[in-house]
Amino acid sequence: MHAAIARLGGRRQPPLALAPLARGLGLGAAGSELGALPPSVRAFVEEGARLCRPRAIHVCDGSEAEGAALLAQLQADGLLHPLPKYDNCWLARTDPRDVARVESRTVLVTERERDAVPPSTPGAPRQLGNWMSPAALEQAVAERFPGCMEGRMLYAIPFSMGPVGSPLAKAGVQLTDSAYVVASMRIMTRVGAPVLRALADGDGSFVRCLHSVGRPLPLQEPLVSQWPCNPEKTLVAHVPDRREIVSFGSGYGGNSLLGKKCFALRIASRLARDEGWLAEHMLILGITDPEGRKKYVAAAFPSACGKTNLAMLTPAVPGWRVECVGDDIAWMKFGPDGRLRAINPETGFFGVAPGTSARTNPNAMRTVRRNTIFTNVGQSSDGGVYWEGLDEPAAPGVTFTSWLGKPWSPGDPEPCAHPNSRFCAPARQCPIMDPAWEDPEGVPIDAIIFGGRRPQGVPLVYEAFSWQHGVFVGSAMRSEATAAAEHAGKQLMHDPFAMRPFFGYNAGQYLAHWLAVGERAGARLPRLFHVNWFLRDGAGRFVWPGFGHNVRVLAWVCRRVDGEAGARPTPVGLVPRPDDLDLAGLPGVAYDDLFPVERAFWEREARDLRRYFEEQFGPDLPKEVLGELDTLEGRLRKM
Ligand code: GTP
Ligand code: SPV
Ligand code: MN
Repeated sequence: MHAAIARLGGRRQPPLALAPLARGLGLGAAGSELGALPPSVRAFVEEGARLCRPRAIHVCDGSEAEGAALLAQLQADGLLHPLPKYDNCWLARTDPRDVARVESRTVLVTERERDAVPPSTPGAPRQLGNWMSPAALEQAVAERFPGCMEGRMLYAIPFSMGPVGSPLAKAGVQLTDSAYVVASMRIMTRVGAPVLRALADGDGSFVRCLHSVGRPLPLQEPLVSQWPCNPEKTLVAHVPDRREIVSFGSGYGGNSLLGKKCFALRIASRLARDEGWLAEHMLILGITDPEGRKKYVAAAFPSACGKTNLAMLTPAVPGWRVECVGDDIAWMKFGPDGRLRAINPETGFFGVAPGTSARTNPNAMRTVRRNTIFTNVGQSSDGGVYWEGLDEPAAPGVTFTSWLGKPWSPGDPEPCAHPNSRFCAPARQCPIMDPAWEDPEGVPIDAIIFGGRRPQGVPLVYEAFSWQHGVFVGSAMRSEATAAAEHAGKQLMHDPFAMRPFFGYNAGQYLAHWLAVGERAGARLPRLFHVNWFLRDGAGRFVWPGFGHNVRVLAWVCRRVDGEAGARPTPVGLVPRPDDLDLAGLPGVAYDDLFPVERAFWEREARDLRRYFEEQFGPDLPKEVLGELDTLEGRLRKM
């Protein structure tokens, strides 16, 4: 049961007569009756309604009619604006205070703090997650949720992460008062009747997700951009022991689409640890070489560091083909053959808009022409979208409106689109979806790639010496901060496994889990690599062309897996020799600039890491990981 919610709801409110509420929704005949719900789902919806006191309840059935009614409602509310240049595309502009994930207000709730976060050095600001006690959560819920949906509709969204019926899939039910969230969840997850049927047929267990924008009606203050949110009271809380998520105050992305980071990473990583699998912040792609041999690769890069772009890559080298399985999250389980099999638990892309263009990512551009919700991008007067790096000449006479709803012209000092503006589009519209992208058994993973934004010092690609060394490489990831969360500037941040904001339990135990995966009997483990597309020269320009050219690096990865490509050892890992990497037809790109392995840089890096491990992981850092750091320093001394 949803303990915190049930207690509060039961104590303060008389039970609601729910059946009459289930009708009269302005959504026509769409929607399931409450009485027809599996009892565990019905109980959860009723608890949520008692607590939040909505004016009505709508149980989402996932139908086309329901989708159309939601969009019409959002347009009538002034929250979505049509984009007539495309087919069924929409623009939302948020309150400028609600534009990204809020990591400072995202918490893990466990009895013991140590189960959520490693003990950091006193005085060192916590980087590996925030802990909250169950009592503090109960208090926080009591301060936020009673009556928070007054005057609004409560939508109950039954959803599945992963193909319904897949051994790797898991169900959730999200209660929310945001129609924008419902419309987005319908794109990002599998919603509706099949999920309820699977719940009724199975053990009826699901992840309980409660979300409110925190602006009951009548409003106390006017909305900004018609976007309800409550930034002062924003809280995104996870109770892994009870498979519960409670989110208040934000309507944006990972704060509100609870199937994504909250469930598929934080709750799922905890389930994965308990059950012996992996839930990771990784894209999944299929790659076929000119000889027709196919492999699957997963890659973990921090937020806004290139997962969507790599997952949809258009090869710049003829003969290679890339197909997309997923762009953000991978759930991976060992199959009977000992190979790691991965599914993408999502059905849509919530992708970064700026920088996306026909040159950098033509497949994304084709994906977002229909049935797409854009958030915080700019608008053109001919009914289209606009953002930095779109790279499309505007037709004569066309004018622009910025994400703030103000007139905007090229050359203005402020960007037209918010740097974290996004498109939310169905995966099935991507022209290069892999034939197996919805395979319930998942796809077999041959290689896993780590990476980040490193302007200096970190080579274009290197391979780990072993699984254990690869776990160290993942633990040592660092990247420049991006607009995906509230961190300011381009500070270099540690981001182990690109999971820093998404660990569902103690990050030291997470590393131990990865080490244990490597010890599994009969496992045929993928090879582990690290890449850096973001090296800069003295003038601040990228030294690697990136995007479609990243296939050159993937080609080396594939050849390594096949035992065909050479490498030379460096203290950091195995790097391709000049002849091992195809750099043909890239004027101005020099091998030496791409593979800087300098002793002074790496000694500093190792020192930084040691301090970070001490401060943030303390005694919970697996000794094997520390051992790999010692070994790296040993290799550097001999350099
Ligand atoms: P999240 O959705 O936040 O998890 O981000 P992501 O990891 O999917 O990142 P995405 O692919 O959306 O890329 C983020 C930004 O990095 C975009 O502006 C891209 O244009 C840019 N980018 C992606 N790949 C490359 C590359 O190879 N080189 C360069 N220079 N920029 C890139
Ligand atoms: C990320 O920040 O890694 C994202 C976007 O994929 S959000 O859904 O907002 O978390
Ligand atoms: Mn992401």
